[in-house]
Amino acid sequence: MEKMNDTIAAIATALSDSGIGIVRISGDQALEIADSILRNKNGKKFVCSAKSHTIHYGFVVDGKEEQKSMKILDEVMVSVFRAPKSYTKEDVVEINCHGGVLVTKKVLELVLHAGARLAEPGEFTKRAFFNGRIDLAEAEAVMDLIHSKNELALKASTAQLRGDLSDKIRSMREEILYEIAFIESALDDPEHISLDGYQDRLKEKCDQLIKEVQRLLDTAENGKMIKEGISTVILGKPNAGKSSLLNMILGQERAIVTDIAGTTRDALEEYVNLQGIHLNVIDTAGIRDTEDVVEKIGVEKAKKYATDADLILYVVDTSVELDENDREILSMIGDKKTIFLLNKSDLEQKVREKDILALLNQRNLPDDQDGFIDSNSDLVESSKERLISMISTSAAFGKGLEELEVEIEKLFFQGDIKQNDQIMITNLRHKEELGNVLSSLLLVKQSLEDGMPEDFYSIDLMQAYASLGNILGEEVGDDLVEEIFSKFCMGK
Ligand SMILES: Nc1nc2c(ncn2[C@@H]2O[C@H](COP(=O)(O)OP(=O)(O)OP(=O)(O)O)[C@@H](O)[C@H]2O)c(=O)[nH]1
Ligand SMILES: [Mg+2]
Repeated sequence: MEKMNDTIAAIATALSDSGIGIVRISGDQALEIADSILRNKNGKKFVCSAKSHTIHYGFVVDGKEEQKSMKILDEVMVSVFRAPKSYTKEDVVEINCHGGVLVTKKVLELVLHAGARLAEPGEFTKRAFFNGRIDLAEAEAVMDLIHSKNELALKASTAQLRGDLSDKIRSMREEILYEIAFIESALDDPEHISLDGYQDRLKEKCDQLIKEVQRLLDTAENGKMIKEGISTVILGKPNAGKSSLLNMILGQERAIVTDIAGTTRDALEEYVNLQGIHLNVIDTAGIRDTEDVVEKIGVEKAKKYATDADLILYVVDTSVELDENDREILSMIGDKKTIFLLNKSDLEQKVREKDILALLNQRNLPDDQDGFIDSNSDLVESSKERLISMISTSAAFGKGLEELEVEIEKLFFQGDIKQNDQIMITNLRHKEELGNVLSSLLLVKQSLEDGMPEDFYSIDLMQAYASLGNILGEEVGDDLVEEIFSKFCMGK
């Protein structure tokens, strides 16, 4: 791939007044450009003669030396990293200015004026990739790390940046390459290399690789939710306590709560971190058949959100009997992961767990059968297996939050995800490529079962090898690389 050889610069810190603002320069001319605008306390240039990995006290100066019009713009610390031991593998200079927006921008202007080009978003990391310091999966991890919204996401991206995923992909690639090479050499030199019994060995190898790829793919659902948050929708009939629940989860009075049924009309979305798990929670209008035009739109919206949700929190008002609205809500839930919150547990209970299970089973029964069951029946047991969890809450009094957290963790993250050091697939691009790897390996197995000639195996093995390579960025096109890096921040 083409090497970029001009010198780039950008502000690497946030553009707001802060303690330090860093202007980063990278490229062949980085040292000279920095020297042209920096002086030490004796008025001398110092950057070109500085050793790598050193930091220096100095001043940013503006104006013409020969006309004695030089003005000191800022007092700075200057870090020097010489190629190839730098973030980009090029010469890098970082000027640590006092962090005012104006002064940092002025320093950047001087650097640009002295010959650097303004970097595109992510261009420093792109150079690190093109210059072979990191692979594409690691570069993507840099971006994920910056955007991490919770500790689990941070942990996953740190592991990916450390190369955990890349190492795994590389080792699978090596195993596949060995098989390709073996088949090719056997076909070239059948007298010395025999393929007798090879099919069995290859089948075993394929099974093992398929298992490994499948294991990675299995983490993708959790990975997506860790990265983007669990899309959570609060459903229930009017007055059940949905908005009170949202407020309890957030720990603040965010949504309006009144005893008037139909208080919430428009959906309200908030983000919350429960024990390191990121939830995007949507409070919705209570589900009921209504003639009110605005409320009707709200109810329709609630239904739409429920369809797209990863998790439904169904708030059941236990102080009133179950009714048609609850039946309607149950039909909206379908087979989605749902936590039933038996709310208003502080009041006299008109609804108990078994009543909800009965309604649920009624939903599953043909129309002409009575849905009544007792809590010992098989139906109850089968409902319980169907990922139904029920907890008792009193949203108005802040009761049940801990139980809710436990249930969410149980429902989504089998095993203790926080202790788990398993590699996580958090990136959709990686997931798609792994899907391609899986298809190719299944084709190899198919060819083996159909007794196809050996060169058939190597075609699909090559394909699997290439798809794994795409994850590392070894065979991807320039367009994709441009797209990935364009999502980066400035100065990274
Ligand atoms: N006693 C008791 N009252 C509750 C509880 N949760 C909510 N409430 C009360 O129930 C009424 C309705 O609460 P909201 O949170 O507004 O209910 P909602 O489901 O958002 O209602 P809509 O927005 O109208 O659909 C309010 O008066 C709350 O104070 C609870 O656990 N116990
Ligand atoms: Mg409400």
